[in-house]
Amino acid sequence: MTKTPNRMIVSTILFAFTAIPAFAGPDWDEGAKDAGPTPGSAQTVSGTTNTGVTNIRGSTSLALVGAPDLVDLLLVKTGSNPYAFKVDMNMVTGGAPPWAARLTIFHKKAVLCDGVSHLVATPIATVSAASTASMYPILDGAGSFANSPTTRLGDLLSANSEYYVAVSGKSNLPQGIRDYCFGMPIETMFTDAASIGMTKASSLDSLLNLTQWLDPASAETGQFEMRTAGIVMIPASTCASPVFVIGAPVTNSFDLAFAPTISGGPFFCAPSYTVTKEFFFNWTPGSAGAAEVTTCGLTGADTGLEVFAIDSCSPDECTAAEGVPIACNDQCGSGNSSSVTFAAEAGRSYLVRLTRLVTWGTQTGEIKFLLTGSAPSGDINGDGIVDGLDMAILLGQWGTSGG
Ligand SMILES: [Ca+2]
Ligand SMILES: [Ca+2]
Ligand SMILES: [Ca+2]
Repeated sequence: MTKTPNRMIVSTILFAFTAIPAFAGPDWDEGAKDAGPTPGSAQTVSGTTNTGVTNIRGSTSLALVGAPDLVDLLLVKTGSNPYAFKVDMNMVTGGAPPWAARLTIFHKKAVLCDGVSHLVATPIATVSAASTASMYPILDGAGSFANSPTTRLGDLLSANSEYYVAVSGKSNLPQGIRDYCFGMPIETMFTDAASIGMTKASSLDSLLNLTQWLDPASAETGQFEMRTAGIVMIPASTCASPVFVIGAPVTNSFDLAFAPTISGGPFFCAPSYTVTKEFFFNWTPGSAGAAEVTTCGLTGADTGLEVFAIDSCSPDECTAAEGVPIACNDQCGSGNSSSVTFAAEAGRSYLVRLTRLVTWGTQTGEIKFLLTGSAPSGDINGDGIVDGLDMAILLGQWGTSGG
């Protein structure tokens, strides 16, 4: 197969979608996979374009079956100004019902135990009620501390750096150990937490490494939708930090210039080409049917696409990524973009790897996730909605003999 430099200019009008994409732009959603409570199971606020994050959504809940989801630990990255950092859990205007919540921010560090590196989190600050006028948590880089009024949170943060932010119940304080390699004893952080305002971690607390949370059966859970500022996307370029995509159809923008360059080896179904960039998506189509993931006609970039089935009993994306793809494509149509189809199972999630197979040319485009087998009747152009475009196509075919 020969690649040709793609001179095609994609018309964004031709490929404009009338449905509002669930994960477009600077929003980030926890998706169907729960963020865990400690660094080993945290989720990354990741994306496929170099944009500021303005909204983070997720939920905690008491599970009727299985482990309860009491804490969501999220890895976030600050932008160029740490004082602009803000996570505002105003759940009244945020669209989620108010509940007694707590936000805690941690440093991300690595410690060596017997030569093995472990990711750990050490506390910086916590808050349950920002002020008497704002009885919900706000982590504010420009704000000062109840227990240290001359210090601002931004003083303790660095630009362009990664931190963990935890959403927990108000009474559910983090716990940790002083010596990560030896494990004991477990101590509770922020026992001095102010009821109003942000509390800066004490010098003793700041030595603790997060391992668990105080309250294993808290009723303080709920949905959250947090307004955020001063946070930028972390590239979704590792299997463990995919962009979550729920339902269909969903369109997501990408800029492969945002992905770090890798020596990714030969591409599975076109092994004479080498993977130089990658983004990962965790797609839960929601219902069974013929599924399609495509960049076909949506980009001038030379992409490759692979789909891996995630084991629902052991839903680790990186385990899935080590397997054989259930679908793979380099070239669709006449361009260098790609399209894969497969039979989606109800309730199952799929890891989609979008790759760049050359080192030249366009890097931006769109990727679309759709269920072609479960489109509503009357959806002639298969965009998932029945509208005037379908009517126009139907009328254009009126009186013809079909085919
Ligand atoms: Ca959760
Ligand atoms: Ca959780
Ligand atoms: Ca290609």
